Amino acid sequence: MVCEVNFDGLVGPTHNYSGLAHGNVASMTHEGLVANPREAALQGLEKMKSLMDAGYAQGVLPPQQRPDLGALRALGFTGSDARVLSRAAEEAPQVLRAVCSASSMWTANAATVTPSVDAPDRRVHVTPANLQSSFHRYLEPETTARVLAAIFRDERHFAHHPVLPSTPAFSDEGAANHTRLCGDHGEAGVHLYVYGRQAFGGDGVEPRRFPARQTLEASQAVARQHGLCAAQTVFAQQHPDAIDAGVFHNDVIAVGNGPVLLYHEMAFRDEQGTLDALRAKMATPLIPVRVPAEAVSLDDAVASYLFNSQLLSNPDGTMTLVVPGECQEREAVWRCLQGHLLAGSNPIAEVVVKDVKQSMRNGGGPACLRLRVALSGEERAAIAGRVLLDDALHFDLTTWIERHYRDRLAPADLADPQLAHETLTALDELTRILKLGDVYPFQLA
Ligand code: SUG
Repeated sequence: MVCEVNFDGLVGPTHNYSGLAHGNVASMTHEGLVANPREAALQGLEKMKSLMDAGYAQGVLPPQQRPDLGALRALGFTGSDARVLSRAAEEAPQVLRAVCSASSMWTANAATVTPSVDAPDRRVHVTPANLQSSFHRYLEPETTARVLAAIFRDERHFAHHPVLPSTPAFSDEGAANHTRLCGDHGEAGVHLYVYGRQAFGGDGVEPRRFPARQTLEASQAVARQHGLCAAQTVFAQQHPDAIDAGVFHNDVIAVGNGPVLLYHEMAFRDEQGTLDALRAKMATPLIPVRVPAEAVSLDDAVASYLFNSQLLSNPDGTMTLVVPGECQEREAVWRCLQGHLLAGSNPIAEVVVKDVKQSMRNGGGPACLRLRVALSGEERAAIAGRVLLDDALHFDLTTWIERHYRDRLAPADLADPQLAHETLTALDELTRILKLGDVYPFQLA
């Protein structure tokens, strides 16, 4: 049986608020706050554990090596690690902040994944996202590719593609802009790719205030790499006004699962055209669940991350929506959840609230924190490493976090050479817990 495994990113020990993400309102607003990396990692792990306990298959992906001293050395900082860090802090503090970001926690941006049932060669296809639209995230794909190749190692079941060219025309942010709509997860699906701008040609209708991160050309290239044909794909432009309101990825304004597409009326530039295209290609009737702006304003959607929820399938055919705690704090959003969504005629039968505030302050909700991978039983069995969560792994990760993580981290602490040392020690141990082999630059040097 095919079922979806959510691979959540473990929050790394350098989690901090540096305001690095332009166009991401939460990241911009919380710049300079003191972060609590331990709480962040435990909040993420608690979400994983509670979904595992509720019967959903749950995986985990490790954080990245930060500070990225290799990136600093490539930028001309030389000497001992401590010297490299102190010079960067003095001469290029923004660069230091970028190489310390724990942004790999948002694994919805790690890659785009196509399940084997849709691929011509019946393998699961993976393309790590280039994340070239910001320097701190551009640093992720190399290690991401290594980690995904270590886990999905068996070539009989998994195919890995090169990261797209790291240039604005092929700007790719991974699964955050990709939704697969289908009947059951094991049935053939239609892939909805949402892009913010078109690099070549197009009519030039684009956001004016904030950058559009995903290009049509990138989405098309990923679909091509995975062997998908026109009958299996729909490419839709995101509404430019939504991007300008802080919707930097489609998963901040829409979420789909099975035949259900939950979306805000401002999600797509051409709402009707997008729905029509999906309906024309899907084998199962589409169940659109539309939230009008009069029920939830764009600002409320961005502040609450209502749409950055996980929509999960239950064995009885119903669905559970896992929303961030911020949804409870906005009256209109909470009302919409209770009245419009739960009471409406759609499969959503339950709302579960999760506290991921540490991540939310950087613009990452429950859905950002996970990469969805639909796998058959055989494919699940072919996974390498110890990355599928069970009680024993949960215990090992909890004690690992409690041993290694600080409970306070301000941007000014990032130059501390002791932090770099602590992180490497922690990550080295983590690769043994997860049985991944050597995946980090410091282990491969
Ligand atoms: O790329 N925030 C991330 C949040 C990503 C959320 N992912 C999805 N919506 N799928 C980003 O904007 C902030 C980091 C900082 O400011 O330190 C950051 O990168």
